[in-house]
Amino acid sequence: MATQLKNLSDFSHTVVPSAVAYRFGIVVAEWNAEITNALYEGAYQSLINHGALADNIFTYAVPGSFELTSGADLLLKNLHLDAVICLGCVIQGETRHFDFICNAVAGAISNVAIKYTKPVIFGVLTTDNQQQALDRAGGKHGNKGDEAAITAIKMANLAETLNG
Ligand code: RBF
Repeated sequence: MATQLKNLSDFSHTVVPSAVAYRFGIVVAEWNAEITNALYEGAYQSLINHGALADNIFTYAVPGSFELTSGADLLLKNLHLDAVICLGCVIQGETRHFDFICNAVAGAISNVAIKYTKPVIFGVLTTDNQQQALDRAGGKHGNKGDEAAITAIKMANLAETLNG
């Protein structure tokens, strides 16, 4: 596969706009906390590294990935934000919950983005096992939280460019 062993969080070849003017929400699922905490650290540090002010980053926890959408909705309704980053990790189990949660979250996050006309970033790992998740939360495939933060900055900048 083309992306095998590639660091998917490598944005070094692209220009990332300054995040200094933007306000970000981060919603983090408590399920698989070892993974989601690592995603959060990656996302937060990336926002700071690209100029975001700590006072402009609003972080809230929700129980599981299924609740990320409600969390993002509440943040967009109550805080003046330029983008929301949703971070979660759904690991395949023995039952069909995996499919229901992944499908529900992916679709609902898109709906919240459209409802508020704001970027809502899908930073949810959907993996077969814990090792695949670790590989993408600061392991050999980079940190998807970092990638989600850069996507949030780029989309906030696009919105500013087009909306003024
Ligand atoms: N939430 C996650 O974020 N990741 C999971 O891997 C995950 N697995 C679950 C498996 C089962 C059987 C159940 C019942 C829930 C799971 N959840 C998981 C929690 C889910 O996102 C949500 O918090 C609950 O279903 C309550 O709405």
